[in-house]
Amino acid sequence: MVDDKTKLELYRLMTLGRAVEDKLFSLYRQGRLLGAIYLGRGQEATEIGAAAALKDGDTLAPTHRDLIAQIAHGIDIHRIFMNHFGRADGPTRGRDGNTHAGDMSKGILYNISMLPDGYPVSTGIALSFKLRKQPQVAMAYCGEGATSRGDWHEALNFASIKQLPVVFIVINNKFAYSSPNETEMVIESVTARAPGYAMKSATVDGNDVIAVHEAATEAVERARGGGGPTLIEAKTMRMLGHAGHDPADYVPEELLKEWEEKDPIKAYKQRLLDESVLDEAKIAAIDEEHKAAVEEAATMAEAAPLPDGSEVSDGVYH
Ligand SMILES: Cc1ncc(C[n+]2csc(CCOP(=O)(O)OP(=O)(O)O)c2C)c(N)n1
Ligand SMILES: [Mg+2]
Repeated sequence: MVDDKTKLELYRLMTLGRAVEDKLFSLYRQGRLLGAIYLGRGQEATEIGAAAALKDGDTLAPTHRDLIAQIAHGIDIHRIFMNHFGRADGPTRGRDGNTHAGDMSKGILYNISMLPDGYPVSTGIALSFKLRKQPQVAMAYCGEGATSRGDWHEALNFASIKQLPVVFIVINNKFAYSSPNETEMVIESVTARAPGYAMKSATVDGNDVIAVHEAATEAVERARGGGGPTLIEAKTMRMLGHAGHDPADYVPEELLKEWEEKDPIKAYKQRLLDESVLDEAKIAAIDEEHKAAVEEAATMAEAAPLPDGSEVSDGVYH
């Protein structure tokens, strides 16, 4: 059971995530960002619902598309804007202009490749938690496209053999770049593979934040209690192109229309209104708060200095 306080917090995080991404998209379109953008519009329920099940000290391995999940695990949104503006005092000191930035002080790994390096790395982290008898959990995200790679399977196999405290989240958003599900796999659900690793699994509606949060909370608690790993597949839809440059002409319009109706924030807002957890005044106040926070972070980042050209190779392996 998710209590009202948590329900409200999930709403606050989902709407903050969308406000951050909307601002990034607008800045990108105006040519004011230095790199690419990979947005998770339409995936907010999964991004937030799963990561919000973690506690301080747990680790999160996001992919390129999981900025919002990072917000649920405590990243300061200034870091997101500083990195996208490529600023000297940002997380990658201007070496990267998009999503390869987390916050190790919060246990948020810097995403390397999303195909899916976070899986074996999180499995290793979980092994260290187990060996050190630390009651912490590692959570890794990836897309359904990444599940076709060998390292994904190796991670699941090893995590299961060692019964490690790791939770694997797969965001099935129907596309890997321009490849639809049916060209990626011959099964209906990624979780059909879980029995091959004798792993507990759940397939959930990725647009229902409560369903995702409940499944993730159960998995995190099981992992923390010594019950081993879990695979969770959240079925949702990528509502924008692969990256900011991609108009996604290959996605059928009817499909987008169908999923626009299932927008996770719209549906959740109505649910909380019906349950009297939210009212219109509170919704407006939250929107205002997000708008102010996002504007402040973006303005600050844009005004911050770029790195000095003479330092271009500092901190870079060469
Ligand atoms: C090792 C490697 N191969 C290919 C790429 C290019 N690439 C980046 S994301 C992506 C598709 C990922 O699809 P999916 O796992 O479904 O995640 P989504 O983008 O849908 O969130 C590809 C092919 C890469 N970054 N790294
Ligand atoms: Mg995908």
